[in-house]
Amino acid sequence: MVALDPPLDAEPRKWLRSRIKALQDLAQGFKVGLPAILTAGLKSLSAMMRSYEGLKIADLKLADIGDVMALSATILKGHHFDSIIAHSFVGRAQALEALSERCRELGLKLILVVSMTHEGSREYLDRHIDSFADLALELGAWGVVAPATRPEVLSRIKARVGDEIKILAPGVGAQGAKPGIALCHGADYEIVGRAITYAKRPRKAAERLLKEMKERVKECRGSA
Ligand code: BMP
Repeated sequence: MVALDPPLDAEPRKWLRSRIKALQDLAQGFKVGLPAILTAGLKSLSAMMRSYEGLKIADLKLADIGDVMALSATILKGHHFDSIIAHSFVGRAQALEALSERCRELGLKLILVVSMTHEGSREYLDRHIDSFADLALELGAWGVVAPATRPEVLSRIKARVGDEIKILAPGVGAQGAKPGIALCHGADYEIVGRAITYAKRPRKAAERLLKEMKERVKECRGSA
């Protein structure tokens, strides 16, 4: 899964289009967040997403009251996204319950953040990993976000959610996690941004990374 976060010195639409074109057959999907939406605008992203057939994740890490998150979900669905990411910490009542209900109505995949890749995740979020994973199960979320940078956290979440929920693991490359490690610890997808998208030749970088990923998975599973 490729995270598209355009750098400040690039023309955002051109940057995004060229990465999507170069990587679309190698990636399982693209994830865009605030940097892409704020620079390229939702309308142009919508046009880019419309013709793409893989996963199209809007990563706004929603954290609001239910009605407002549901409103954002509806807007994003109207712009051809098929998945959205929200924080777990806002809780179920009058918040994630309403969002998950709206996602079900719209046919949107709901992905909840259970733990994060940065050190600060240990300060607050990680005190609630098990409860967040249980909440994702209760709400029938499609996926959870968990850190490739901390494989022991991934294994813990995998033990909790089993095969019910997809685990998406960012942190590969620029943040230090080696390709394939997260897949070996229960993740279904690894999310890679700058290690590919900021490379001089993004496609070459993606091919190298995929090769390394497959080799590592072959070692730990006995098959790719
Ligand atoms: P990069 O590979 O360039 O570090 O990008 C990682 C991507 O994953 C970014 O888009 C970031 O917002 C996202 N992400 C993360 O890095 N850590 C998390 O815990 C959750 C994320 O969504």
